[in-house]
Amino acid sequence: MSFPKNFLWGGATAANQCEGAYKEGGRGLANVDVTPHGEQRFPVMLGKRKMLQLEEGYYYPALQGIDFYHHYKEDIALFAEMGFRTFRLSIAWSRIFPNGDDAQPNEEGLQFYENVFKECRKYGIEPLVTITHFDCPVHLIKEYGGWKNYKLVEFYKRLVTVLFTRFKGLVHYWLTFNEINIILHLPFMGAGLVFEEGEDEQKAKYLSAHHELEASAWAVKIAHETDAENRVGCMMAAGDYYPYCCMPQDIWEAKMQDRANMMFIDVQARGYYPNYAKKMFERMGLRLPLSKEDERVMREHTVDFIGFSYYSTRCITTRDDVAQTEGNAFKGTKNPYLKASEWGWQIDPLGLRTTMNTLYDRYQKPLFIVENGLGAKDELIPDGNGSFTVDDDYRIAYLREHIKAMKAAVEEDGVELWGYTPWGCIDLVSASTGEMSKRYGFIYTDLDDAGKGTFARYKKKSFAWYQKVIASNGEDLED
Ligand code: BGP
Repeated sequence: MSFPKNFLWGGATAANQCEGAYKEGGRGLANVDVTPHGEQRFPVMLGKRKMLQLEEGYYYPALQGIDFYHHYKEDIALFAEMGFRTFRLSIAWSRIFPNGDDAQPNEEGLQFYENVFKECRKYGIEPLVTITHFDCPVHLIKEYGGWKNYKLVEFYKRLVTVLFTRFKGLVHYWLTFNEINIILHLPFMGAGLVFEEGEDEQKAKYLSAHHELEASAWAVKIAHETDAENRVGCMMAAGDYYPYCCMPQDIWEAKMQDRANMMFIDVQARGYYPNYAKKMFERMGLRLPLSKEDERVMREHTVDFIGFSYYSTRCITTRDDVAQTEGNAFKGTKNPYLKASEWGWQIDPLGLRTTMNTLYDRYQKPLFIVENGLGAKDELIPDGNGSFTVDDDYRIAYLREHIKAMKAAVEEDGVELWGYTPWGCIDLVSASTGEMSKRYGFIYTDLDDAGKGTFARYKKKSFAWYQKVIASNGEDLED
C-alpha cells in the first residue's frame, strides 16, 4: 500500500467563501466582506482601492457565501458519506473577536465552531483548521493599518490562545496563515493593507509579512504548550517555477521567483531568515524590527509540517516575446506544453510530484496538500431519480492524475505526506473572481454569480468517485 493507513483524505473550504451569515452571532465586519464581485474586486484585493465598508451598488459574495453557517450539519453529513477523514475549514477572526482588539472573545462565535467541530467528530472526521484564511477584522485595518502594525501580532496571540484552549481535544491540526506568500500579490486579502499615495508598497508588504511570521511562530509555541498533540503547519501557495527555456538568465529568474515564495517557508520551517532575504531587505533599505524574545520564539518554534496548495507549476522568462497566462492570484508565462482550465490556470500533474520533492528535499518535514483542484463550469442535469447531478468527468480526470502523481512521490520518492484535501469540496465562492460559476466541488451548490438560487446541494459524479478513492485508500482511481 502506498498511502499510510491513517492518511488524511478530505476536502478544504474557507470561512469567507462559504460561511455567510456575516452579521449573525455577534460577528464583526472583515476585509473579505467588503471585497466585491466585479471590476473593483482586484483593485480592492490589491489594496489600491480603499473600500472599508459596504458601498451602494456592489454585490459582496462573502456576505452570504453558500450559507454554510446554517447548512453545516447537512454539508458535514455529505462529507462523511464520502468517507472524509479530515475537513479543512477556517475561523472567521471577527466571529471570535468582532473588532479584533476586543478584550473578551464572543461566546456565540466560539460556540458555532465548537458545534461544527463536534459535528465533524461525530463522524470521526478530524478538523484541519486554518486560523487565518484571507481574513482580518475591518476595525484592525482602520485603527491599526492591518498587519503593518506589530499590534496585530499581539491580537493574533490573543486569538490563538483562545482557540487552542477552547478547542483542546477537538482540533489537533492547525494552519497559521493561508497561502502566506500571497501577501506579495494580494496584500489587502493577505494582510489588510490599503496603500496611501506614494507609500513604499514593497516595504509595507515585507514588514507585514514579518509580523505574520512572528505571529505564526508564537502560534506554534502556544499550540504545543496548550496541547502536546497539536500539530501546526505553515501554508504556502506552491508550484515550482520552470524556466521557459534553458537560457541561463531564465534559469536564474526561475530560481529568484522560487525564492520569493519559499522565503516565507524558509523562516517558518527553519526559524530564521535566509541570507538571500537579508540581502534583499538591505537593498530595499528595510530594517525589520525583531526583539530578542520574538527572535528566540521564531528560532525555537518552527512548524511541524509543510501545508501547501497546488494548482499548477509556474513558468518564467526574461524574454518579452512570450505569451502570458492566468494563475493562482497572479499571471505568469504560458507554458506551451501544458493545457489550461477555462480560467487559464495551467494543468500539470507531474509538476505536483516535482513540487513535493522540492519541498521535501528542502525542509525534510512531512507535507500536507491542503488544496488542489480544477475550477470549472458545471451543468446541472436530472439524475433520473427526481434529483440533479453533474457529469464532471473533467474534474475526475484532473484529480485522478494529481493523485497518481502524489502517489508516485510517496511510493517511489519516499516523500512523507500526511493528507490530501482538495479545494472547494463543496462549490463555494471563488477567491479570485468572486464567482460561483468557477466550481471545484464534489457537491454542487445551487447558486449563481449574482448569489441567486435555492442553496440546495446535489452530488456530482465525482462524489461517488472520490468516495471510492478514499474507501480504497487511493488504490482505486477508476470511474
Ligand atoms: C487559493 C485560496 C483559496 C481558493 C483557491 C482557488 O488561492 O487559498 O481560497 O479560492 O485558491 O482559487 P479561486 O477561488 O480563485 O479559483
